[in-house]
Amino acid sequence: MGSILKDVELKENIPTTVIFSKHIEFLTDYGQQKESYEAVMTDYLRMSGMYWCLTALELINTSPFPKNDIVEFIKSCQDTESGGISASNDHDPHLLYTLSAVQILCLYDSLDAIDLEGVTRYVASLQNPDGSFAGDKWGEIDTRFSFCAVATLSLIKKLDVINIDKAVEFVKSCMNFDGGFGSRPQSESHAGLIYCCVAFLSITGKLDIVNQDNLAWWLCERQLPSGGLNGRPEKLPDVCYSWWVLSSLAMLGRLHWIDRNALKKYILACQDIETGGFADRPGDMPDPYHTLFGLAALSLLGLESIEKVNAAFCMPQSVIDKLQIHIQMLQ
Ligand code: GRG
Repeated sequence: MGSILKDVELKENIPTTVIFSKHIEFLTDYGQQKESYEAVMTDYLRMSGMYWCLTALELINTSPFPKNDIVEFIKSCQDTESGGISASNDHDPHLLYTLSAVQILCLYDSLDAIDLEGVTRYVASLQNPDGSFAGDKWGEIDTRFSFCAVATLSLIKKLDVINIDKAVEFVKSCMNFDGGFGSRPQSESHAGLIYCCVAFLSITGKLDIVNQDNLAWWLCERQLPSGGLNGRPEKLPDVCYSWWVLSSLAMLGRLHWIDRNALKKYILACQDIETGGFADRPGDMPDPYHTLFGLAALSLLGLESIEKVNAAFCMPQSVIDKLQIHIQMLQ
């Protein structure tokens, strides 16, 4: 007996255009709530939350927050000893938040505000002899951290301080028979980790090690009858996979393999017409994470009113151009 396909059904009265003014309101309000229950509960990931909100706003050409306050906050989160950056004050530094901080500083053309030598030292210190990266001093290993390491170093032009060959060897060892990648060797393929590995290979110029057709086929199979994408077989669709899957296909030069109109319809259906913002699925609670990845995916789908996004960094292409960073994209 075949398995039952998990999916959602799109209702009749779903939004069919991007409600820009509502999203601006949603993202601006979110950034201003410092004492709310939600803000306090998500303090442990504040730096990434800021990256989601600020990048989403930049993609729709809005920059409502005072740049100085943001840069000062980032400076206050850098640990003078290790050089790493934390999610918020009084938290431990981590590669995830170090990348988010560097991405925000690039958006604001303010990289010089922090100790870049410290960031370089921190990232290099987390590489293991087998080429993998730990996320922080506690040592968890994951291909997400391989991506964070090369993305951070590439943005600050210090890629040469790590052993790239070893780093590539580790990512290659996480490739599975289905063409996908997992978090570690022998771990299940997952669209989020495929993005990390493909973007890692795009930044390091090693996309040729990928089994391109197999991987692109696996990624296209993530599309469900609703038009939405899931992150692995037997799972529900979620707007964030529109980004993880589509950006991977873009780097592999196979964006046209997906049904773009059906995906666009699904993403637009995930907008909350009352509060603004995008949710994982139609009718769910919106949040900045899904809002950024919904808008970024719409940018990859060619929506002209959204700034062009870079598929490897999930940052405005204009910022990457200004930094003169070139990533490998297959034709
Ligand atoms: C700068 C864009 C950018 C990213 C930074 C953190 C990171 C790098 C990427 C995250 C990639 C990602 C989403 C990985 C997924 C990890 C994972 C195994 C999630 C499984 O979560 P479930 O089981 O989700 O809740 P599903 O949809 O599979 O049910």
